[in-house]
Amino acid sequence: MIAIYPGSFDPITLGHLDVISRGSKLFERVIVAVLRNPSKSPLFTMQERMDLIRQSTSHISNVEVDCFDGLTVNYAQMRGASVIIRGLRVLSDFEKELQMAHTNKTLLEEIETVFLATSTEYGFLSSSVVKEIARFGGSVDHLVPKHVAIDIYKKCYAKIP
Ligand code: COD
Repeated sequence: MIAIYPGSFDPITLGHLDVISRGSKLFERVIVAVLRNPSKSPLFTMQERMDLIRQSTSHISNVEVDCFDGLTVNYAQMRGASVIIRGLRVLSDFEKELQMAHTNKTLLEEIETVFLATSTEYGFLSSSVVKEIARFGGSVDHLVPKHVAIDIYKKCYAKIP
């Protein structure tokens, strides 16, 4: 069974990586799919985000990285995926994610959304938190893979510790 794990990944964090790693044990193939969203101004370009995910997941053989435009369900169908993986951290995630899962189901009956509960140590972690810490000069070394931290420091003009 093929699963897609769609998201913004701006940038990938240890929380995302944990979901990818656990998802790769549940499904034959996991496609990490980065949404090309023209209405957002990401810190990292699409190519940079994909490269960072590729480097972070190079040790997991059944993980692929790709990007997509438009509806997630259309992309899933095009790639032959029957499952959408999403991560759950806090109660507010649940409301948003359930609504998204229901919406996707109305668009494509065959698609199933599988929720993976965050590992306890990453419950607070998001790409936004990482960017905010780095912008104010804090260390994100414990929140993202090492090569991602280096690139964030460069982007935020902070000093590499
Ligand atoms: N622990 C566990 N899970 C985590 C963690 C963590 N620390 N951090 C993030 N996650 C999960 C998030 O809950 C989410 O499930 C996933 O990882 C990706 O997170 P982000 O923030 O990188 O990506 P999102 O949530 O912005 O991605 C949203 C989509 C791009 C998937 C969505 O907007 C979408 O499907 N857009 C396409 C248009 C569409 O199809 N719309 C109809 C559906 S509403």
